[in-house]
Amino acid sequence: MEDIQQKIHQLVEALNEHSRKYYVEDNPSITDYEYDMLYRQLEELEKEHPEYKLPYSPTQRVGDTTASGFEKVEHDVPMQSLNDVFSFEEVAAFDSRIANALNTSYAYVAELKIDGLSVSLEYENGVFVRGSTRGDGLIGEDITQNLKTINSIPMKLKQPIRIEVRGEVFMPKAEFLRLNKEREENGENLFANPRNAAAGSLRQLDSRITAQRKLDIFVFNIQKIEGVSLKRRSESLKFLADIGFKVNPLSKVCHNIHEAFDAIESFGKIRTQLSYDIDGAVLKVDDLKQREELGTTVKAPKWAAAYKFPPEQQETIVEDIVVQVGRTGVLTPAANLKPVYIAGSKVSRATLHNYDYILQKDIRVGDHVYIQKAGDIIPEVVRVITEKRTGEEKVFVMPDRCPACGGKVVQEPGEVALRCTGIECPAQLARNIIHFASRDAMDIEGMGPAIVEQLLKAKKISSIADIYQLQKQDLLDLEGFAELSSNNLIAAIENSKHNDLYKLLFGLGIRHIGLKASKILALRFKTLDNLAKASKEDLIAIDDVGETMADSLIMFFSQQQNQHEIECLQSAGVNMSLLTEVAQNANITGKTFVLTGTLPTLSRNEATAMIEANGGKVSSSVSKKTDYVVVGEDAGSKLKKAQELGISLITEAELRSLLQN
Ligand code: 1X8
Repeated sequence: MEDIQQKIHQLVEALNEHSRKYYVEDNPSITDYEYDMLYRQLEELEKEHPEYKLPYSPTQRVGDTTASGFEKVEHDVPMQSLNDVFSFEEVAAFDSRIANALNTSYAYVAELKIDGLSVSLEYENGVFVRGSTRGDGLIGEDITQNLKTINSIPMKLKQPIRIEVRGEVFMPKAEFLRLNKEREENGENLFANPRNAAAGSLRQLDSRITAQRKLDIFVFNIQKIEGVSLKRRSESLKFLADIGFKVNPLSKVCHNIHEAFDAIESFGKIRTQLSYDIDGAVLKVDDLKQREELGTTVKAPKWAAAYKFPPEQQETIVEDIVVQVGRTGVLTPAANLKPVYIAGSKVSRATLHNYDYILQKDIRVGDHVYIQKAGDIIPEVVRVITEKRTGEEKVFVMPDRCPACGGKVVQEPGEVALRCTGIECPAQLARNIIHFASRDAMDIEGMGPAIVEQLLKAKKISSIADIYQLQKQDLLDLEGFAELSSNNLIAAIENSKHNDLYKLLFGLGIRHIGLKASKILALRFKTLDNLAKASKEDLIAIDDVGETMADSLIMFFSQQQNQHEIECLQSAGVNMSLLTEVAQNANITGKTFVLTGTLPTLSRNEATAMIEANGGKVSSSVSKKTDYVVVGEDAGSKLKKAQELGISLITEAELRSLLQN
């Protein structure tokens, strides 16, 4: 029995040491195969004798636990943040403050600022007992199980000490690319950058998932230690490495600010070649006594500064400029680039935002350009390297037809965006159909965004009018549809054919034609055909219809694909005429009403509908043109204005009697 316990102990020690050589020192001492054999031996012994299982056994790394949440951890020593500086002037100002506060000479240590997540690791008798997130610096969360899956975090140190250290957990660039590729293939959301990926992985309740993400760590600080006294930062970094932690090798002791500048600059130069992301350099006073003298604020120590690098830029070539059509019909140009790596990911496309942007920067196909990631996420072109032009570059011209459907493209006054106006445009189809079926439009209950996407994906429809060709079987073919739900949706589609004209008009999604304008136009023109034939003069003659609306209507009805779509709707049996014959009520027709306060029985919508059905108009503000103000309870400023202007005030009862006349 003694033998087995001893054997287990030996195996654990040996495996931990091999693991440290492999993951911390990057200097394997045995082959993977040999490691696997020893590991399996240990696993079997532990299975037969669980009583001898050691808490720092490498078998304890593999996450096999699912937590229901994370316990809070109070940090004995606060995990402070650093003061950021963004220029060498600010670094120099930081140095002046240090020089003024200290009367003696001093040195700095310049280090990389790892772009990951700060964690605290606690060891007792050299054994890893607890790890936590930074949280707000005072209280974090216990993520011990997840941290154990990180192979470069030692389960046991080389000395049996009690120590708490701080480090930065990160995801290497290569692992980030691998993970995102895998997620893309599985149709999962992509992580924006390695930092987010690391955060998402550490936050897993199921540590098996964390274990599959190859996270890594650099330990950079001693938060608390017993029985060891250290005098300098440079000493503590060496000590941390000596007892088995993975410490970043690229730190430099700098004896003056010029050496510090050189160090920061050299970090900037090698930045893109590192296998992990950094977001700056950290400068810290080396001498720990001097640090005490300098002190700290609530937020950050006075003896340290974090210099933030400007976003990484890369040179590449614009191979082509292409135009994409968004779901709202906006045409967005994008540059296809010769692929380059930037801030941890491969970039082969950059947004060019809009045509003005291309003109301003004079970006041409074939140009050499610098690109960077805006907010380190979305790649964009910073500037053209005009010195490298050969004369072969081609000036790009925005198309006047939509690349997705051939529809006419318009630019509205005051807008930089170009928009496609085609109702059959495949890029906008989903959005158009969802709008068409929405409550204020054709009110097809059950035809929400998810169903529309499903129908499009299954190629059951490819235009708005196609929804009127849907058969019950088409729906039954989709996931989630049963007999009843299919019957209901078919019935809702059928019912929508008998909607009033204004609902159809609004449903067509003509730009600038909202629900209110649709009602006014329906009343005025009575049929869709009449409206389509109206001239610009006819349109702007109507109160509430301005030039923008008129232009939009003319453009819409002039397009062949839009005419075609309307014909399809008509042959499907969709009503295209005004149904509620407006009662020719002289009291109401042509009169403008304003509603104010709470009416005794009618809601605002009901009152509006009644007035409009009788040919009146409801306006939201009182002016000289207002004929009646309908006053309810708690009426406010509109009532006052009406009184000032001497406009007729009526009650709901009086409104009803006007309507009945
Ligand atoms: C944050 C970081 C520090 C270091 C490296 N990476 C970080 N993200 C370092 O000291 N080398 S220090 C630090 C902090 O104190 N907030």
